[in-house]
Amino acid sequence: MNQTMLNRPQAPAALAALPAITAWVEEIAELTKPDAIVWCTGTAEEREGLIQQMVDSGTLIPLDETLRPASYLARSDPSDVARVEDRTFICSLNQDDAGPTNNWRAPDDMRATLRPLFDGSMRGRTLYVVPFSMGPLGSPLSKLGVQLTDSPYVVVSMGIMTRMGSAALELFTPNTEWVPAVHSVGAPLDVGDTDVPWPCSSTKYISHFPETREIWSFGSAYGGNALLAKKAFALRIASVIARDEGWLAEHMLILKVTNPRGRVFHVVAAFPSACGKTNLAMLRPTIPGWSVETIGDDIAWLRQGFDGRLHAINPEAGFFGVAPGTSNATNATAIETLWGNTIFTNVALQNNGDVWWEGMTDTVPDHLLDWQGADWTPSSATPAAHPNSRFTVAAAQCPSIADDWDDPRGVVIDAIIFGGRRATNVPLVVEARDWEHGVYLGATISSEQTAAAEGTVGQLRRDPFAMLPFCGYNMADYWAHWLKIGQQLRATSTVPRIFQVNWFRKDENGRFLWPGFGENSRVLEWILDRVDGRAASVESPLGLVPTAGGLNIDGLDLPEGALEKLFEVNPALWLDEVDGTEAFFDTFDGRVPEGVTRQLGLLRGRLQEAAAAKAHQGAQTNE
Ligand code: GTP
Ligand code: SPV
Ligand code: MN
Repeated sequence: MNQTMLNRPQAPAALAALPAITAWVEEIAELTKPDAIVWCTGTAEEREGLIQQMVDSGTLIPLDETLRPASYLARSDPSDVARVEDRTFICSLNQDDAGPTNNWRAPDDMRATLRPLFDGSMRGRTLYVVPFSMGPLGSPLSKLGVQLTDSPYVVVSMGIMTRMGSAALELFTPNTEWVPAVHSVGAPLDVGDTDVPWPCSSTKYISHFPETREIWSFGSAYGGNALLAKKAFALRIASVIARDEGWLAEHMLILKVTNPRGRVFHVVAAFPSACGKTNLAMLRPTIPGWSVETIGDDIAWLRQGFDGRLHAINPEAGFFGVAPGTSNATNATAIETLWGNTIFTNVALQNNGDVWWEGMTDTVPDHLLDWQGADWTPSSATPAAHPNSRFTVAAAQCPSIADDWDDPRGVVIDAIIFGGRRATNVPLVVEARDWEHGVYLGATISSEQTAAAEGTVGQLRRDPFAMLPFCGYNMADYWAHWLKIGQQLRATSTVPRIFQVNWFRKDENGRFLWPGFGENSRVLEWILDRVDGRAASVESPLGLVPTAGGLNIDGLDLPEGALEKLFEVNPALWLDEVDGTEAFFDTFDGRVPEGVTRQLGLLRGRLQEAAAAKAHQGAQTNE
């Protein structure tokens, strides 16, 4: 405690009325034993000071001031490059409340594990107190939190990703509910130790205590492991709060679409990590007359408003987006957003002091420093940028940001989209018959795994509602909660329509059947024309699909037969999918809500009928 005492600036005046926060900071400082405590205000001077300190320590490399003003490259430790799902824990009192899809530890056991790890873990470092608001300052839909961290990189990132500092702190009252989040990179410095550019630990614990609404994260400084406002608070803890309060915390982008007749729609879409949320949120339509504006690219909080309708806010204030694959062809809006004031993590460095990543330009530079700082040429065997390299940039800097993106009332949602990365089976677009069927579609998303988390890239896995790594309670209870929200909405107003999309279906040569990106506007057109009562649909065993010629492909150069393949439903393969789903549901020990199992039965029935019809047809042709 002695050193902590030495270097303690006055806490902000607003804190006089907030003894709970000061007491908590004292308690954590006593445990972690930092050299100093800094209460973050969120000012530009504070940010510049932290950046300068990180440039001096080698954590940040300034990029060329004319090519990429006020922008920096961070190279993480090679062992700390993505979310660590097997080190992420839900510490509910009962194991059943975490469910079979989460790693569970008893809260007391986890506390007993964490205490010695955090004991002295900030020695030689500064403890930063980071108050923040998730959602517009003062919005009734927003929630407050405080992160304690010993990482200046995390402080600066939190300053981009959230409304951070004094303005947030002023909103706390003695009665405010707030989420405490403790973070340490787990690399204490003793006298004489020299620091490394990216301190972290080989021991990692990303732990959540749903009952006490606390977060404790140890050992990593990367993304969702460390920016605790994001996945840990705004999804894992918030999903629990949302269950208790009757709203939804979702892994969803939010966009605003205006059709050629001037009608405005708001849409949310849940896709698993690195499956195209940022791309869709910043989409540039290729079809005339349509425009798309951005509201959020990763997280949506949805709640029924006084008008009875479902409203959404983006709780974040920035984008932590996947760099590889981002180009003028795939996402020109992101490229424009990244003109400056951006922190890039684990991308490559060009000789001219600008960044580069796979897919950024058609021509590959002759020489680069790769994400670990080693010489790289086009003949190198490893990628120049890490596949999960990311940019951190303010949402306000996005040229397509909607004027209502930070409306404290949120925006009214007209359609909900679920999607995943599926090379086979899943059609380009399907509309759910009703809310219950839509919940089934969400519950049965599966997707090929990406580099966003440690694991096997390409492996197909179930990712219900794109929330597999982010649901803070039993996934089956979460489905029941979704059904309940549908009932609440139906009681008083129109319910958003639910759709499923898949941009990633491939032909037998492994090529994408659908061009994707800006052309996805054609699918949005069909979806929103459905909402507008203008587009027809036909039944498929999976749900409603466009009529022949119903999807606008004017001017699109689709290969012969591609459209048919994009919508092909093979009943035999789908019956296998249904069996797999049933086995998955069985892992929930009877907790899957009736509405969801009913939908499984209905789907199986429709597929059996389709299989019988197909067999009959086959028999007739053979006669
Ligand atoms: P997180 O930030 O991890 O939650 O992911 P995200 O869903 O925001 O991912 P993002 O939009 O950054 O998607 C990243 C990957 O999906 C990149 O490799 C993109 O090139 C690819 N992608 C996005 N949209 C499309 C599409 O329409 N077609 C194809 N083929 N690829 C796409
Ligand atoms: C994701 O993996 O879904 C992300 C990146 O959005 S991270 O914040 O690291 O979780
Ligand atoms: Mn995400």
